[in-house]
Amino acid sequence: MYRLDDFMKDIERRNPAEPEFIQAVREVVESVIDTVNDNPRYIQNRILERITEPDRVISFKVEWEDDEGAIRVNRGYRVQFSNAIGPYKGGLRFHASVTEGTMKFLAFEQIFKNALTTLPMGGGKGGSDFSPKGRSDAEILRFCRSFMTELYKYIGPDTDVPAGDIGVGGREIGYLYGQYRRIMTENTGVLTGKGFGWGGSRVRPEATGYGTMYFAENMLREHGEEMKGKRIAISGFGNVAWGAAVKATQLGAKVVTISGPDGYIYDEEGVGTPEKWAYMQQLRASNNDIVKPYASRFKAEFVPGRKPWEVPVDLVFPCAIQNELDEEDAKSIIGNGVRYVIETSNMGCTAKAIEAFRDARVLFAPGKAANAGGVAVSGLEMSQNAMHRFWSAEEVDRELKGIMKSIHDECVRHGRGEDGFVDYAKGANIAGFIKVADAMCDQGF
Ligand code: 2IT
Repeated sequence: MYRLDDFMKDIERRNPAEPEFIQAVREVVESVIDTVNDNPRYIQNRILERITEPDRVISFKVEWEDDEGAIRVNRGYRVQFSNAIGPYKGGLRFHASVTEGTMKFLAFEQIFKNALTTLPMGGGKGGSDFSPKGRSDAEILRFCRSFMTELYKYIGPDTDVPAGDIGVGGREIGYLYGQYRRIMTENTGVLTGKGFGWGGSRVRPEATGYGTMYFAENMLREHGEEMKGKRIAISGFGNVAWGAAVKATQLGAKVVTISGPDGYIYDEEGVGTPEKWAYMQQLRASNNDIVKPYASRFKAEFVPGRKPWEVPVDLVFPCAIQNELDEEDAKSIIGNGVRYVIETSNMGCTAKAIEAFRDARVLFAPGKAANAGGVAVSGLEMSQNAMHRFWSAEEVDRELKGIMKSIHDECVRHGRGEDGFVDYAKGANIAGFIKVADAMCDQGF
């Protein structure tokens, strides 16, 4: 018989100074502890202890030369958390905030997310504390080469398949893949998010943003509503926010905010034209990490130093980074009468914020369910690579839609309470956990 507090005490003792990892573990264990206690097979197989310990944590030195000829040193990581149901799979994050604890929390979340996609993928994550902010193209190329010169030893198309995340987009995947190909003399599906002309999948760049909107559509339908005419607040201005703005517009909704570290944009007209989407991509590619120039370009309002959660809307989508939405933000969202929060960043909301949403009966979709479209299409890219095939955008999009519906329905199946309220976070954790736990039991220790 497990008790949450005892179990977490042990996790805290074993993972000191890793608050994000501890937060992610607590959230999952809280959801699944009754399922575990009701299932002697999970207890006998020590699933909780085993699933919270990474298979391995790899850390390595990355030396590279900046444009002034100075040698720089960063730290690279790959956390291979669980391959119980498939090869380790998960993105690479290049961001100044990256620590070993960040990597562990992201890899842990990825286990359950990947299990939900219906595809056979395990959980992993990697990256570096390297910040692309202000770096030239040549510097990014040199960094990526050096990073892959170490990482290639640990990955492979049937072993561990990295992809992009914050700070790692199409350009970085290209540089990383080029170095892997050079070292290994092979073209395989070792990375996803590749260019369409060299093994990439249609719809992968848009997949996370499209997927979260498909998820929201399913949520709305489940509760007798539709996307058309809804006002939406989004944070971030990167790849995920871009895909979300495009799909929201296609579905007849209006995205009125995007944000950066410098503040947020309020665009009453909506971020809803190809010109605005192209500009978002331009802003991101410039590596300046600011969103302010959008305001003068499109006659929108720029609100410095604040988050977009104070804007009255129908749906909110945190699309930036972990813990970007806290209890105070949650209160303001609840005060505005918002009924749907679709977390699209990984662990974008603090535990207290989620608690506030639960108490207020706000429907909260967790990142590991809502943002799974990105890794799902990565899985489809792996399938295409293994078959040496290239599918049309229509085929990939149809698969993505089906997968997001399946994830939604699994959340409802495991998350609906006796009063009918759907706790999507609990449902996602239980559904993902059962799949991985059963695989671990089947395969022995
Ligand atoms: O957080 C995520 O799911 C990603 N960054 C995408 C991972 C992937 O392997 O496509």
